[in-house]
Amino acid sequence: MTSVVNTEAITIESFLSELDERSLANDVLDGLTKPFKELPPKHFYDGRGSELFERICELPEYYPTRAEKQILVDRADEIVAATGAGELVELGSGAADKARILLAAMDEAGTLQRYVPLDVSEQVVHDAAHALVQEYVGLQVHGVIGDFERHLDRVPDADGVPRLVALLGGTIGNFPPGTRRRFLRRIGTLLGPSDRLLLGTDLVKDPEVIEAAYDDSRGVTAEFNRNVLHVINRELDADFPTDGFDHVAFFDRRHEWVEMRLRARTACTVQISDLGLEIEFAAGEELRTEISAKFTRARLEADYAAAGLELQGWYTDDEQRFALSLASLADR
Ligand code: SAH
Ligand code: AVI
Repeated sequence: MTSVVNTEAITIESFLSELDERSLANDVLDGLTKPFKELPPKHFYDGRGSELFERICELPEYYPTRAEKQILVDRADEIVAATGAGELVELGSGAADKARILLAAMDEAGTLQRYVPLDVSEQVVHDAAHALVQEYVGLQVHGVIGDFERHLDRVPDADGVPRLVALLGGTIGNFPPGTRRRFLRRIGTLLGPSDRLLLGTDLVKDPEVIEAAYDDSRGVTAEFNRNVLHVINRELDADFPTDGFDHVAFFDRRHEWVEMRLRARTACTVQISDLGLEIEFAAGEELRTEISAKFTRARLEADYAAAGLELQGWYTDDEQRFALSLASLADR
């Protein structure tokens, strides 16, 4: 742990450290020396990346945020009544806009006690914690700045009230299928018998609608995609010509996921000084930076079963674009 901030209503613990600089270094070393180059999406989210993501959420083409918010606005009371939740743990909490809708419903139901946001982006956790304790008198916020793939054990023990663990925005779709199931199983370790997972999943739909959401007309998603190159340039003293890479986004119909890639416009050699590494890109060569899987209810139920979880509730928006589901530990 590198730092702890503690005021009466707010505790913030950070578990990002040198280890995480090595995590970027190791991911870059692994990912850029593979025959088909790829990087994990978590490195998009420095301060600038988080801001770009928030701009994406407001784009007319990016329907998932609006669809998920609509479900929350319409059904949060029902979700809170069904779970009796007094604590919200949110993994990849971002700006906590959606958490606000759930916290308001918990407040209304008289159960609200604690919010536990966990995010790799330090600023978003600080901002959300300070804003939310002003908005809800008596709310405790325990922020965890960390990597949800490595720091789930840093989520504080449940407070004796039913807990809702939320993973919203479709973030589960950013994991490849096997990792996704392992991650869901690990999320299960945060749940007791009366706790529930609340999971947001984007649904399979017309590929044109999906592709537009990941290749917007204003180029915000393109800039978000290229941000990973800015992060590597800054953190690992590299010299990626960021403008020399085109944004590519397409729906892979076989896997039912979107892929984002960066395509080198011309052949180039990139020095990554901190790693003593020289990487060659051929003209037109692509680097995969993200997958974003789209779900059917059947696929999600299969993932839950493989992870020792069981579907308990299914909520969609009017146009069936996005689903929120509630899951519990499966009966053994
Ligand atoms: N839940 C919000 C934000 C989704 S964006 C919403 O639905 O709008 C994904 C969020 O997950 C970002 O805030 C990003 O910083 C965070 N994130 C991505 N990878 C992460 C990781 N490995 N560990 C912790 N947080 C991560
Ligand atoms: C965070 N995640 C669920 C987003 C998604 O839709 O997969 C990230 C994103 N990538 C491009 N636009 C948004």
